[in-house]
Amino acid sequence: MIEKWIYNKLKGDIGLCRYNHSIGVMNTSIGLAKHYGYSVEKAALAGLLHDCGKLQGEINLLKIADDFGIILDDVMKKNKELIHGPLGEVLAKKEYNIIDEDVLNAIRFHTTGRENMSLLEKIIYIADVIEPSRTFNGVEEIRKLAYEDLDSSILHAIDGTINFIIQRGNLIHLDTIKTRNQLIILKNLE
Ligand code: DGI
Ligand code: FE
Ligand code: FE
Repeated sequence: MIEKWIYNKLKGDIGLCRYNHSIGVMNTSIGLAKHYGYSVEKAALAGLLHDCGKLQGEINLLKIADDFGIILDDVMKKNKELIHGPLGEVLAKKEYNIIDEDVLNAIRFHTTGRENMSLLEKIIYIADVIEPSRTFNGVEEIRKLAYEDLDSSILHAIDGTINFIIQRGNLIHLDTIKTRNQLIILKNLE
């Protein structure tokens, strides 16, 4: 059972629109957890809080990250939308009193992924991409794949993200590349 104050604080911190997305991610994470035999409680908590670092309003993310002692790499400093993962981990710990390391890691790495992702990290990564309000081209295929082959669904999602990043001329984070490379290597070994 997730306590009511957590929902209320989250809504205030990230705004109604992103809150509704987070509820969608929570529900999708619960479905995937049941499907893959993972703890529904942990999946729900990580899904609900995955974007808790997406604070509303005009805020200086570099300063906030620094205040919390978060070390940012150069890609994160330049593409600040990547900061909400690591910031979310710290806020989940300090302000939402989350101590479960699996939940904290799933929040931290939900945007880029990383090598050797845990099952929970994979569930949250893909739930974020396929939750019911997502409507981009190709989402239906990834939605279906998420229940058939989790790794392949993540690979498809990452390819889409990388195409999007390149179109915008942005930097690709090393964790995004490492996640993709590892998934392809594992797939070829099957
Ligand atoms: O927070 P959400 O919008 O729900 O979703 P998210 O945490 O997956 O963030 C999506 C954004 O992150 C999207 O604008 C693409 C961006 N992103 C993901 N991987 C990378 C990236 N941006 C850069 N620059 N580099 C990456 O490797
Ligand atoms: Fe996010
Ligand atoms: Fe999200």
